[in-house]
Amino acid sequence: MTNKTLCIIKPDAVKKNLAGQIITKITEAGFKIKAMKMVRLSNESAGGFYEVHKNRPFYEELVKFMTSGPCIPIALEKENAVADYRALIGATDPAEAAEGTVRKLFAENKSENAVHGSDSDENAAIEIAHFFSRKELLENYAD
Ligand code: IDP
Ligand code: MG
Repeated sequence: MTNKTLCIIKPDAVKKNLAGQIITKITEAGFKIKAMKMVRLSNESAGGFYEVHKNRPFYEELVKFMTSGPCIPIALEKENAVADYRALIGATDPAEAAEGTVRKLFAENKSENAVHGSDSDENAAIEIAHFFSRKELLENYAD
């Protein structure tokens, strides 16, 4: 699953009605949308997704935030998707994010930071499978 990455438009951005503007930034940067849905995550789903952070002090706050309202997972495709998408969204903390990045433009703070991005090809594959069934992916990835 190289050239793929997972974006999530997080609950803060969905609540602020920023989904359209964020998707426009992503598609203008050359990413293709391969699958997308709006979902309200359960504690189990959000907890599982962020399992790698379960010993970090912010884990509980993160799960609470990610379940606070609907979010929009989007499977994206582009050459060099993981690195290019992380460059597009900017640093985890919007205060440290470069000018013009999605987090600089739209994020509140280091916790409520508007979007998720995969950090490796391997994790992109795992994260895309977390949200999209085999059937959805086969249909959407057909061309
Ligand atoms: P990333 O989203 O830029 O990859 P990670 O370090 O993987 O950043 O952290 C995952 C998510 O956990 C962040 O996007 C953010 O929502 C939250 N988070 C990370 N560090 C902190 C923190 O120090 N305080 C509160 N929330 C944090
Ligand atoms: Mg991360």
